[in-house]
Amino acid sequence: MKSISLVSLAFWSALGSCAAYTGRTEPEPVSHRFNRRQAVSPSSGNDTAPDNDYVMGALPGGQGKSTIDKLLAQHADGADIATLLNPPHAGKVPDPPNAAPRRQPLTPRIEFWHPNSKTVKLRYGPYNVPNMTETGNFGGHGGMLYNYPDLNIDKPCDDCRIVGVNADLEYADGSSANVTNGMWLHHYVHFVVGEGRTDATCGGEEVSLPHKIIGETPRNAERFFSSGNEKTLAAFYGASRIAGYRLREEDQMAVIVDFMNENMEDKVVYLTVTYDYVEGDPEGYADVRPIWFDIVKCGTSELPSPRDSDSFEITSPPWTPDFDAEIIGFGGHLHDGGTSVIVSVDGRSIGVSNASYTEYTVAVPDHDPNRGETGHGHGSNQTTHLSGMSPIIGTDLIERELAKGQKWEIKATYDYGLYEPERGMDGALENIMGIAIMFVIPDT
Ligand SMILES: [Cu+2]
Repeated sequence: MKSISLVSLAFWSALGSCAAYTGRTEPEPVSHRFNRRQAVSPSSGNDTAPDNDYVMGALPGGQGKSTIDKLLAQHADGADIATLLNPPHAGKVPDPPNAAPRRQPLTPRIEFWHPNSKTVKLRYGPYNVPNMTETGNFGGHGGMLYNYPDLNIDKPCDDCRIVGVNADLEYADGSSANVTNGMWLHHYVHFVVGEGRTDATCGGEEVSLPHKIIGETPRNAERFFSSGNEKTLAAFYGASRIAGYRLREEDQMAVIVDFMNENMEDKVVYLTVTYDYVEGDPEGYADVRPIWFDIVKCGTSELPSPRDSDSFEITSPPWTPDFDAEIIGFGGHLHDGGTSVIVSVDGRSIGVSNASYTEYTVAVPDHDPNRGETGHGHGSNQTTHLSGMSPIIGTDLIERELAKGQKWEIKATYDYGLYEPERGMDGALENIMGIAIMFVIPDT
C-alpha cells in the first residue's frame, strides 16, 4: 500500500500541432559528453536516423513529427498501423495457467479523503513483449511492445465515481515486472469512451492520432489517465469540493500500451491499474475532467529528440479552454533526461512537476550487449532512470482557477548532461515526450 504522501494528482495532457523549441546551453557536442561520462556508446547513430526530420527552432505544423505520427496520419486504420508496427506474436495472449486473479480487491487506501471509497486492482492483458533481439516492422528497435491498442477493457465499476488511479506492470504470478528485471512500463494511455466524452484539448480537432489508434474520435473518447515508470498515483483531493470522475454503465475503457523488454526472451506481462472509487453517485460529489497537455498536439506524444543540444526546453502549442473550472492538480510525464514539466496560464507558472531518478540494480539473465541486440537503450551500462514525477496538488498550486479564454501551455525541460537520455542500440536518441495531465472540477 502506498503511503499517503505518495498520493498525487493526475496529469493529462493536451496536444499541439506545433511545439515551440527553445534551445538553451550547448557546452560541447553531445557525443563528447557521453564519451566522457562513459555511460552510453558514443555511436554516431544519433545524427543520421533517416526518418527523422526534426528541425531545430520553431516547429511549424507537420515538421519534426515522429515516424509513428506520420504513419498514422497517412493511413485510415490506426489500429491496423499500430498492430503492423509490432512483430506478429507481440501483443495480447491468453492467461497463462495459474495466473493471479484479474480483479483484486485491496484495502481502501484513500478513505481519508473519500469516505466509503473502495480500492481494486485490475490486471489487463496479458501482453507478450518481444525480446531484445527481435525488431518490429518499424524503427529497428527490439524489445518493444509499441503503441499497442487494447479495446474495451474491464472497468472497475459500472456506476460510480473514480477518485484515484495509478498503474504498474506485473508478471503472470503477480510479481513485479520492473526495470530491475528488465521490464519497463514505458507508458500507457487510458481512454474512457462514450457519449459526451469529448477530449478537452483535442475535441476540436478533426483527427487525434491516439484516438485513431483505438478506432475512436476525440469527440467520443477522452484520455483519462496515463503513466510511465514514474507510476504517479492520481487521487482527487485538496479542492474546495469533493469530486470524482463519473463512470456510467454505457462507458467503455480502452488503453494503448507501450512496454520495453531488455531480456533475451519474450516476456508476458499484465498492465495493472489500481482504482479508488465510490459506488453510485453520492450526494455532494462534483465532476472531475481530465485535461491532457502535450508538447505534440493530438499526436502519439512522441517527438524526435533534438540532436544538437543536450539541454533544451520544448513548449507545447497553447490551449484555450471554453469552460471555467477549479484545478485539483497535475503531474508530468517525461522520458530519461527530462527534469521538469511546468504548467502555465497566460505566461504564469501554476506549478512545476519535477522528475526524480533512481539508480537501479539490473539483473537480467543472459543479458549481453555484445550479442547484436537491437533493443531500446538497454545495451549500455546505463542504470539510472526516471522513476518519479512530483504531483502538484492542493496548496502546491500557485493558481487554482481555469477560465474561458486563458492561454494554457506546458514546458518540458531536458538536460542530458544531468541524466542520460534513452538511446537505441545503434546509439540513436530515442523519441522524447512532454506531457502533463491536469484534473479539474468544471463549474456547473
Ligand atoms: Cu512516454
